[in-house]
Amino acid sequence: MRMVFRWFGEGNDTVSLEQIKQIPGVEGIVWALHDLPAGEEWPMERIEEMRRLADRHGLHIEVVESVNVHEDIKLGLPTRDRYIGNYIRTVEKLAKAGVKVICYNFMPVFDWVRTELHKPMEDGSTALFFEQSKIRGVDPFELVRLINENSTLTMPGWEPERLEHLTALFEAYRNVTAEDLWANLKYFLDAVIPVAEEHGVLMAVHPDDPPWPIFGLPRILTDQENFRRFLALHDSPSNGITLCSGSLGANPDNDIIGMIHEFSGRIPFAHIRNVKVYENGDFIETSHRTSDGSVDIRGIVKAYYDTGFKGYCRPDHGRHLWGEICRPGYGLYDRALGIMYLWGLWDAFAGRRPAEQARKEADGHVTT
Ligand code: DNO
Ligand code: MN
Repeated sequence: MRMVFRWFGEGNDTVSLEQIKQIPGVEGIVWALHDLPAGEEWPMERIEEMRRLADRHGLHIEVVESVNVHEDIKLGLPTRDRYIGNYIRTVEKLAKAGVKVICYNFMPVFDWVRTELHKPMEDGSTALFFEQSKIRGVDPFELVRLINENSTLTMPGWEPERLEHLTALFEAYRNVTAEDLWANLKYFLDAVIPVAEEHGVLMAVHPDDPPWPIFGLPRILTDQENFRRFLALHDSPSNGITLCSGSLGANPDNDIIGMIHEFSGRIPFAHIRNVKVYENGDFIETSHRTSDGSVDIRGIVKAYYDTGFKGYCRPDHGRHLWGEICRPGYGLYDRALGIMYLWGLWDAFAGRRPAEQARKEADGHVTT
């Protein structure tokens, strides 16, 4: 298991590379050029700049999250070929700079959606919260009205430019079914995966979050059966999954441990975090500790250990602790605590072993 940490870039993150370097076992950053709109080709100089910066702090840039997919590709519009061309050239350049894994998602219009970014918890911390009744049954055009009325309804992927186009986007998706989305995803994979394969890059799709359709928009990467179908769409080691325990865990029917076993070898990137799911379907992002939420984090780490997982892993989101002001879900403290919990579990499964041997095993996996 190779631990990495998401970093949004200089001036765009409250956490510094110096701080990241001090978290035990973190070897690299998970990064992106966040100022570039989806669909644009990433300039080589900007990629090199990030590499030099990370290098100076002894961190690598092997994992990118995300190279976002332009809506025209998800919609299957004729203009998609141009955006796919840009995507391919970005993959080639990233490979040249040493990138090994590219995370992306295929969710129409929105990335992760929550109804509250700072929900107070009993211990005084705050966390990301999803309240079913605020979203369920909300018609997309009603949503646009709600957003205009309530400025706190804002999330990643809800950039002002995008909000302006929201009505047009909802119109464009009006007749797009889940099957259309599958076909458009296959078209994208058939074009991009052979290039990734040729350059030794592993593409890793992120599950939909939450893993069910919202605002009348289809969402297809939601459960074990869908991921089976996804992997078969284009059968290649370069066509993989970012297995996010928090996203999938919002649906208690998802057997995440079963997925780790079934999809072993096709999971280049693991997002590990916990969520507490309430009876009415609401959920809140808790600490990583198994007993704090509904997801069996201990069992998940054990499943990775047992399957000889050698991929990258990150703690994904965390709560906001100790008064920290940060990007919602992306503070330093709770993610660092999460990492120590993950390492604690991993090392315990690995058992006692001589320090020398442990050092040699860069991926930390020992068979006992
Ligand atoms: C949620 C996060 C996501 C993720 C993107 C990947 O669990 O990990 O925001 O970054 O969906 O494209
Ligand atoms: Mn995730």
